[in-house]
Amino acid sequence: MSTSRSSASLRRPAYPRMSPADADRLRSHLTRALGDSKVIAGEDAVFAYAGDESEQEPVLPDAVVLARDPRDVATTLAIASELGAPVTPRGAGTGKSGGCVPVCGGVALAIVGMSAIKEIDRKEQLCVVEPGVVLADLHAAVEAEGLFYPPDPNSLKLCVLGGNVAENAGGPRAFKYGTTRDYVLGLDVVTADGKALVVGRRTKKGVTGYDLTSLLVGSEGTLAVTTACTLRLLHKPESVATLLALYPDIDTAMRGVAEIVGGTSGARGLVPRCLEVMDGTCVAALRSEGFGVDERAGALLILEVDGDVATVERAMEEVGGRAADAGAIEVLAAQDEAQRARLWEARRQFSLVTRKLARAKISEDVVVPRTELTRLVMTVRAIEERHRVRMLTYGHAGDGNLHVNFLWDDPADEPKVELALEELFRAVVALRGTLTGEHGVGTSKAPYLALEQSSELIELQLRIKATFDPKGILNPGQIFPRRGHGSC
Ligand code: 2HG
Ligand code: ZN
Repeated sequence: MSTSRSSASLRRPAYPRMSPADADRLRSHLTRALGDSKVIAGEDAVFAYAGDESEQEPVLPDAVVLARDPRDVATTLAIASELGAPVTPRGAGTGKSGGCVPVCGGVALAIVGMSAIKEIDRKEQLCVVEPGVVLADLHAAVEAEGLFYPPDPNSLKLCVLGGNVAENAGGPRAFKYGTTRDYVLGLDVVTADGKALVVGRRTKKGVTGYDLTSLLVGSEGTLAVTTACTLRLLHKPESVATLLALYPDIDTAMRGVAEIVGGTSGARGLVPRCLEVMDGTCVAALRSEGFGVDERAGALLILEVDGDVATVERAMEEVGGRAADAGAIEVLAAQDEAQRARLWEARRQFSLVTRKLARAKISEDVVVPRTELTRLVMTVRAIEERHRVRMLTYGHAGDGNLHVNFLWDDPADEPKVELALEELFRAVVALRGTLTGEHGVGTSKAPYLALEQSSELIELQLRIKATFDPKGILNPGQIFPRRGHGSC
């Protein structure tokens, strides 16, 4: 908990850019060192590297570098460091917090061209991958070897490992298996001055020196640029089963969550690998997309268990039984792989489905202690009514991590959305929760950081940032409000 909190500023700062002459110099240095084929310039050409999947306004970089190997990354950073130019590393652009929006211009450093799976070691249960590997491709490759890489943000067919590492991506399976950080053994990185560095290890255990690997994971591209990731793997579970529990309303669904995790009855908590919730607005959105959800349902849980066949059978009984006892209308089990896939497809598409509901949406990813989930849902309802803002809630209930979405059509509604948003964040902190569980602070939540963290803690992190990146060129404007690139 913070010891001193200042009020968060709702205004997004104006970020200064390089002068046109400096931008020209930057482009010519980059082109000379890397060649024409790796450097893109011109407004139309760089637009694809300006934004992400959040509501943050895209900002055009002055140049895009298409890195093919770690040398390209090192060259780019050495030049940028010499010229004092901002560099925003960029994966697939699927982020939700503006984390790869180059708010100060400069270089957008695209790492998706480094996309080799360099090694899968079955005996050591690890793999080494470049940062541009698409997560779904990694899943397929390791599963073909009987291994398993659990992190699974819903954008897995698009997102890349470098982005996952930068944001410490989570997803539905995090309830049982944890997030990306739990699987990163080591990283090859390039620091802001263009030096290659290897952090971490290949071994299962290791406590040599500070745990810089953990610090770099989730640092949102502000400390170094990843060029390879050494990842821990598990054995692939023998069997998986998926359940759908339908409830009359969100409060009853939350009772289901509490029953399953052992919150109410005092019984031993169960740990299904996924425990996802959707409220009534989400269920209605699914129906309007053609998913035939029972008309009586005003909320639902998606539950998934894994293990050996006997364990899965027992877990289905136990989890399904508790879900039913909490007041479910019905608990259905996916009958085959095709049904499972359809259910998850509906869930994976959900972020895009909700985009269609209004002209604008903000999707938050607040986390509260699980025992406060019901209170969070009540708070969301109260905020929705008080500010007359359309909201919906879904997400990773097992982790207490809910995607509270704000939807609006009329730009004139923005001030009340901002008020509602700040109220949500204040309530989450008061419930001893945290602002972001998986999407990162980025630029979108930077103005609110001080709601959760003390000024002393923020200052300490800024000193760490300055140690890694003394000139403040790496991903300026992210995480910390109004700090970053020297000229910002
Ligand atoms: C998910 O869980 C993602 O589907 C995206 O974290 C959440 O965009 C969202 O609302
Ligand atoms: Zn999520």
